[in-house]
Amino acid sequence: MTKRAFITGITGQDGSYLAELLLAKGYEVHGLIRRASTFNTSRIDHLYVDPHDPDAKLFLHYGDLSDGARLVSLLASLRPDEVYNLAAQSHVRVSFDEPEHTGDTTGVGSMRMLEAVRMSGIDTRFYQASSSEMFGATPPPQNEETPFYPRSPYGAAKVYSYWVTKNYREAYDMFAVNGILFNHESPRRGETFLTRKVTRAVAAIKAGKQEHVYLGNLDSIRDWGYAAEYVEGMWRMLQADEPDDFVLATGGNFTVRDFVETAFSHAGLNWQDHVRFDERYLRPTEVDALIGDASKAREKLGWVPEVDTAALARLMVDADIEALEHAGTNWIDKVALTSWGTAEGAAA
Ligand code: NDP
Ligand code: GDR
Repeated sequence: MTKRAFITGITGQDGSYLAELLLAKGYEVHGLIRRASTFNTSRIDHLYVDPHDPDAKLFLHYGDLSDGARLVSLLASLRPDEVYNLAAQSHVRVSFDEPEHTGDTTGVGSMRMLEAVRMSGIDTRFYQASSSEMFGATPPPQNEETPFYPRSPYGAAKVYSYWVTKNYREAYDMFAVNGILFNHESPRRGETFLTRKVTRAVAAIKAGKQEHVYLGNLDSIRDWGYAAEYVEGMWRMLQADEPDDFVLATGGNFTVRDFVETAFSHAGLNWQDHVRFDERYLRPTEVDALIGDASKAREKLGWVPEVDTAALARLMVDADIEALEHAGTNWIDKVALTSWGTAEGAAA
């Protein structure tokens, strides 16, 4: 029997890699997408086949985590074997500007998904995209036993989602798990997250199209891994015999400055000539250091990441240099916009 999966957040970085993985494993994949006035499916366009084609395995459905009734009716009609809840307002800095919206999507949205599973009466396995941001101010290394101390509306909303997922597991005997993932990046990373902002800037500076990039705190430490490897870990969590929560991380400990230095030097550039400080990119409260201990995932799921942060920085720089070579002026317009103070740039 073909397995059926339902993914919220399928248009995002992780959703696109997960859809690819599940299609390669022979799943029928259904994704939730938001109605927008422009196309928002660029990360999954390469996977899309006309639904009239008898070989089509990927299907998209309009909906939103704010619309609980829609989630119930969708799940009741699709009856998926696995549900991956990846949708969220996922930008930490933006969560200080839009705390209520972040709480509604990133926090209560997960509850709506869990309720939709329960109310539709389906027998499914549920994955919740939990985050290392939940550890916040608790010092590293962090693992499944580490206490939470969130430092942003985003982190607090993820803590809520973590606990309701655990509660539904205990209250309703649901196969519901939390994947507590540390930062993971890729050439598909959103353009306003640190890594991608830097690697796009490196490509534009290398091509002579841009002179500087403005950043905030260079001292924070992150454990940056490669997103394509992390979605494999998500899938493995839902194939386990028992529902359980797992950290996925590389154990790396780059500062932002280390990442910047690695990315610029890979392109033969000196970062100090091009990086400028802008306090708009600081957060009211920062998470100083996240370094994950993923030994439980290694032992119980056999999950071992291979791409370390330095290799990740290099592959992202190479991808952005190549994308720029094949793009033309539209791409440059976008670089200029995100770098020079649009509403999005102001928060990122
Ligand atoms: P992205 O920001 O790339 O993708 C977020 C997805 O959520 C997009 O598909 C977006 O749709 C969708 N979305 C946002 N709001 C809603 C809503 N109200 N209703 C329905 N869909 C919505 O995130 P990532 O792929 O990087 O991350 C996936 C998940 O994992 C997120 O929950 C994130 O918080 C979490 N996470 C991510 C980590 C990382 O390092 N990447 C680490 C730990 C956790 P649209 O395209 O229309 O905007
Ligand atoms: P993070 O990712 O907050 O860890 O959340 P982000 O890339 O936004 O920040 C990483 C670190 O870089 C510092 N920084 C900047 N960040 C951005 N975005 N822009 C800048 O100009 C800049 N300058 C310095 C930040 O202060 C921070 O310390 C990501 C998201 O994917 C979450 O959804 C996820 O849960 C966590 O990772 C784990």
